Amino acid sequence: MRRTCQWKCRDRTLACGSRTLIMGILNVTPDSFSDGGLYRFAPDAAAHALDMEADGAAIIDIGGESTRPGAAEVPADEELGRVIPVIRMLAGKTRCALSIDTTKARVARAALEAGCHIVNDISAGAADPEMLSVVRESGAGYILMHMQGTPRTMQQNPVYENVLEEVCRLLSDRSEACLAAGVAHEALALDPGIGFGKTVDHNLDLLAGLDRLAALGFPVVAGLSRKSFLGVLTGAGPSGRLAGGLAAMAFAAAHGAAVLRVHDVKESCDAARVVDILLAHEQDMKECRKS
Ligand code: YH5
Repeated sequence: MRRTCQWKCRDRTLACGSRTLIMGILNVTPDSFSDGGLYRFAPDAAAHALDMEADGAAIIDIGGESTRPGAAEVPADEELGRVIPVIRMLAGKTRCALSIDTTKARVARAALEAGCHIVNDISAGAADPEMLSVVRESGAGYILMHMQGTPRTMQQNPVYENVLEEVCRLLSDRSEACLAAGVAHEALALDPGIGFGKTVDHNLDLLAGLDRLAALGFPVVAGLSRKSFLGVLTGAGPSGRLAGGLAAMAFAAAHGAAVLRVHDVKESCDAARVVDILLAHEQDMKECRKS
């Protein structure tokens, strides 16, 4: 049975659990791993966001901080200069919820002022002590993602005793910290952080055990699109990972992911639609058998 809930993100309420929501990635960085520099200029980036909306995205995730493995930190002023013009162009022009992909409270605050609805924080609040109050005061939705280490060093030697247990524990602890800081339960979403300080086997453990994370009672976000583990499993480079990614996304959606963070919005929406219909059909058949 799929778990349904309402994800409250300021004036937007996103229905989770019956239709899988697609979050389109909008990288406003000069060096993104898989779409390097394509949307560095605000009008190009805004146009791409509107294309993703037309293709079925429910959320646009705007990032100006490079988080690929090995990446160095970006100063806040530079990040602001990349993302704020794009958010200003999109605010009021799209029905999509706008998400700011940042670990910095100052960037999150400015992005929310410019019209964002969600903060996507790959540090789960660990990078900036001010982040929780920015989220609480704005009423924004807040994605807590698990990461071991920092983007610069995380893939050097990730070690866990039990990766699924440890990721669930950390995200559960961070969600408790959010609630204690006054963030609403309905504002939170959890993300296992596929590829963030994880080997291929760690990623597989997390995907196969995703229901455990979903059982914590928050919507689960999963970012699988074009990631390295798909390359290891299929032998494909970043531009050849779509089919493998869609298979992994279908699996994740069937095992509790409510939101998929993707580059290829149209294809991901189609895959999500088919999984949603099959899961609903499976449920109907089970209920038929009962009565
Ligand atoms: C995520 O999973 N990921 S940025 C390496 C690639 C391809 C893609 C080697 N931000 C997530 O997308 N936020 C990123 O090829 C994220 N969840 C959330 N919530 C990394 C990325 C990527 C990295």
